Amino acid sequence: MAIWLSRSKKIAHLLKPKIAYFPQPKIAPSEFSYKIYENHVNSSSFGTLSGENIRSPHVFLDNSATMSALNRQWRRTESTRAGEQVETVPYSDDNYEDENQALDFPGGRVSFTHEMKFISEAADKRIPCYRVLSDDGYPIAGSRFEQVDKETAVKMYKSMVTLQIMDNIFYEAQRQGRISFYLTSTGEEAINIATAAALTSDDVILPQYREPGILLWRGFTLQEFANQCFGNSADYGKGKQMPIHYGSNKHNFFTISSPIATQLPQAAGVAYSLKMDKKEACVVAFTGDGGTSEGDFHAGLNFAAVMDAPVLFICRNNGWAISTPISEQFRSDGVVVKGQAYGIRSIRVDGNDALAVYNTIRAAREMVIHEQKPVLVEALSYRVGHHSTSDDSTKYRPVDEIEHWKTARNPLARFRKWVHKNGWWTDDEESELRGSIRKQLLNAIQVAEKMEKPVLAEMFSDVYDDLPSNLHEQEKSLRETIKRHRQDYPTDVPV
Ligand SMILES: Cc1ncc(C[n+]2csc(CCOP(=O)(O)OP(=O)(O)O)c2C)c(N)n1
Ligand SMILES: [Mg+2]
Repeated sequence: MAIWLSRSKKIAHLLKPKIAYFPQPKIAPSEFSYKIYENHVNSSSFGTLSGENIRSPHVFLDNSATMSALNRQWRRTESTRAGEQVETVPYSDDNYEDENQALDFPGGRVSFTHEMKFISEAADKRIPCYRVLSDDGYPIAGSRFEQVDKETAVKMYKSMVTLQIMDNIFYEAQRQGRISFYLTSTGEEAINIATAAALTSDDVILPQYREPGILLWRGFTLQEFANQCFGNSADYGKGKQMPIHYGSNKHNFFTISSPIATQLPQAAGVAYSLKMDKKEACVVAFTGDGGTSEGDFHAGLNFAAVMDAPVLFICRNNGWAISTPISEQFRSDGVVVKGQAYGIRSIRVDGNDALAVYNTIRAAREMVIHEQKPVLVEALSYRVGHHSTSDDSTKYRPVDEIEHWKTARNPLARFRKWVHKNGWWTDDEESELRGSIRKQLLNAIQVAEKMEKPVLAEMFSDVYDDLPSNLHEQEKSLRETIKRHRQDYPTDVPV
């Protein structure tokens, strides 16, 4: 401590002439001290995700001691902005602050400081974004990443292409009036597929809704996707949900629910059950940037943190929550910084770089399972498509912004360049793949469309073991209404 103080006295001495030549000598003392104080807040090293600097007494002591020295030499009594007099306790040999003095507080020891110091609302620098591939598909010099073998890389690329074509064809099917609704993952194919590739099939997925690529990777067939979108009798939800609300027990993929973020507190519970069963698996819970404005996001993260639940939270920050831009969603440096507030290790990754996502998720999964605690990943991307078929995004964002992300930052194009450079993929394979996927999808749609719809009774089944009386009444009332207005009800739903 004495070393720090004597060092800081020297620093204060060096600073003195600079302050004396302050370019606005007539500045009021209150403002002057405010300026010094403001500087001091900003010069503290807040905001590293490891939290080391925040806990390190040396960082604080260095700054605090410098300020104490400044205070001693420059201010005994001064006014605040509000005009009150503030007393600065003079320094003497018996009133040193000792770094061993601390508050034994429930939850951990907190050291004392005589400095009234507010934590800055923002770090000096924004959290950087981890990437591996340049826009031209070259691994960036100095980047460290786990090499992906040919088989995995080609499967990843093929799956991204499949997802892209599936989106185009289902989107068109909705436009033709064959299905009622659709929502694409366009622009976010790398987050979908690279995450799936980095997990094992035992990891339990709690999706938001823009992550069908995980199911695709795990073997959910194009026919199964089509059956759900058409709500036919082969749909596992038996037509109860809108299109794109997929779910699969077989593939450890919880059924999507429309209210956003509800899956996040649930994820903490599911993960805790994996922990109790000592499973070598984790829960992977997705949210969008918009989902983080829900209370459930905060409850979910806090719950997982205090329970040491093995959840990998992935936020797809795609810039938009329908028409709300992220600038109206939060004042923080995105989502990644929120992890530390809950005591959760966090990282920001380029969501359009499949190799970076793959590596991040592999590393994060390892930590989650072996350290048995949550991790938060913020993947930066862009929602290139409209929010859904109920939206027209050109009404609220510039077309050239969409175009930029669609072309210059396209995740498929970047990954393809890398796979191509490795000699693992040719143009002929590309056109053959596209033709074949298209054909399979058109066929799946035809089959799904022709398949009979679930019988009316299925609308009331599967939620309760024994149907409660209010649902009995609703079923009875529905049947009577159909009898009275038969012409208004779809003929293809067996009553
Ligand atoms: C609790 C709740 N509030 C509002 C909505 C309406 N809603 C549906 S999607 C959405 C935007 C979500 O944005 P984001 O989480 O960023 O996901 P993205 O669509 O960008 O993938 C909203 C507000 C909802 N479904 N549930
Ligand atoms: Mg969003």
